[in-house]
Amino acid sequence: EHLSLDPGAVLLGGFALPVDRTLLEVITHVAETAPFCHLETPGGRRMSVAMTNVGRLGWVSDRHGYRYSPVDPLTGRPWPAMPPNFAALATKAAATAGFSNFAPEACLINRYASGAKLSLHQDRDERNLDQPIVSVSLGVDARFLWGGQGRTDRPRRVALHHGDVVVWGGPARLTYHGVDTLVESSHPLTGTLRYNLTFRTAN
Ligand code: MD5
Ligand code: FE
Repeated sequence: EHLSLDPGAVLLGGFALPVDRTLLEVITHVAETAPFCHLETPGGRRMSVAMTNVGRLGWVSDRHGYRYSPVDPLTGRPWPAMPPNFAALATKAAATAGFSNFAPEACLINRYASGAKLSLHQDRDERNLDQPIVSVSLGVDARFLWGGQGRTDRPRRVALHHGDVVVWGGPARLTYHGVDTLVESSHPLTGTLRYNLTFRTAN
């Protein structure tokens, strides 16, 4: 079902279920070349969420700040290519939400173990804010924090389940958001882990 969270944000419940196993197999394969890594924030803290990327550009963080990089800082090599079935899913989800011809260049893969969280933030490291971001949830359920346009607006909690896809665009693109501390739980396909794919155009 399609649920509008706010103007510009569309939740496609279960949209990725038909390809869930395929996506998880690709993630496992990607991590053999570009291992998950707990990046350091500009403030010097280790992120509780582990990350890797596929595509021409990948999102990275270190003491110097956040940016998109063509190279994996862990290996010094380019990120693995965007798998065609990843891009196809993102393009199809964006079109379903009203964004035609979405062509993702970057896919950040977040891995949450129990206790991991993502603090409230805006995604503003992309140059073209007219393009949406497509996110795919896999594994253990998350409580998504959906805030407002200001950092201090109290966030709503929205449950995101295995296979859910959210397309964030237009007026929702700069909404503050985060992921509440992952509770200890398990999913038949991922054990105690949650994965999230975020597809973006970086430029
Ligand atoms: C996650 N990841 O569940 C989320 C899903 C990130 C991140 O937030 O930056 O890696 S993407 C949620 C999102 C993206 C872009 C805009 C908005 C939400 N929004 O306007 O609320 O790991
Ligand atoms: Fe974000």
